Amino acid sequence: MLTKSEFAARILNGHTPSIKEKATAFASANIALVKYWGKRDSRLNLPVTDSLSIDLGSLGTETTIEHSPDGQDTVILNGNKLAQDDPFAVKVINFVDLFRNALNQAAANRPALTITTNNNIPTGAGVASSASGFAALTKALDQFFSLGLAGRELSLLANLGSGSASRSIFKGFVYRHAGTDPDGMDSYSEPLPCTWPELKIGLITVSAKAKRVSSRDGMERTVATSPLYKKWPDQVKSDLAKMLDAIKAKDFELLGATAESNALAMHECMRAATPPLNYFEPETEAIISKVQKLRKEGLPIYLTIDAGPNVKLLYLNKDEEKVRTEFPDMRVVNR
Ligand code: 2P0
Repeated sequence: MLTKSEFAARILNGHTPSIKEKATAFASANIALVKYWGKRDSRLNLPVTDSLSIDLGSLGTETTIEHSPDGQDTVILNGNKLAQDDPFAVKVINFVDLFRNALNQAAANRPALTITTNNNIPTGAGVASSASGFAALTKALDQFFSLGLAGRELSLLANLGSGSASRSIFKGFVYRHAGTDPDGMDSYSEPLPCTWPELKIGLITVSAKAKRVSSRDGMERTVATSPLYKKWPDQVKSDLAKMLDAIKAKDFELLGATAESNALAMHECMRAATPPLNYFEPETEAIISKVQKLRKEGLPIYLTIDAGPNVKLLYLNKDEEKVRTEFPDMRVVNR
């Protein structure tokens, strides 16, 4: 089994860096329509199952890398310069070190860097920024060192930051392969060759508070203790087949029904863990009931929910006014 450093070195070896003054990259956040929940290797962040997502357009992260004038690594998050021991800064610098070490940046020639990262995901939109954050950082590092990495390599590297970041390297519908290689070299993402402009996503924020249990810890607990987790890989397999058919045929009902049942099954799995993991708030349950009622009344609307209480609605553009009337607080994703 590889360490993260060995994994990064295996991808970056053979690339000769040419260091730029400055590089900036943007990556969109994404929402999984068929979820990733559980790791087959927690050190390398390798998932148990494949997953499939769609990007959140202009919502995401822009990251700039440049030389530090004072010779110290510095991380600036949303305009705030972070302390050296801030957990986020440490995570970012450790990630940058995977590149600096693999590219054999000898101490004398090791650039001290300032990493400026801005999330335009509005506070309280209920969308995680780790996916777009590590994807933007990976792309910015690729440009800063003039590596010209392929999309697949970028997705493999971004995964070392966060599993969902692997998918945020690409736009549109993205398929993440879990792979079977113990070294993780086949655990990459790729974009699907299809667009669906009619498909819309609306964000409903129930709570903007940080989640009580991180995805990493929540996954570990679910895999280790939930009796329902045994069935999860089979459910994902069958949902992925349906989702691919739905996207190909532009069958919205199939896409929505599959995404919703996949998300609710993931939450059931979590609630069956010991101790139970419940990310929902009472308002989350109320929105689920309302969506299901509206659907019974004929409005084609579905939902998906990540590891938190916030709800993402799925609907078609033609129904936007009706959906907005029912959910006036919804924030429409501009894709
Ligand atoms: C997903 N989630 O597929 C699933 C659905 C949340 C629920 O990927 O531990 O932050 O960094 O690999 O990517 C959130 O987990 O977890 C996530 P790590 P990550 O989008």
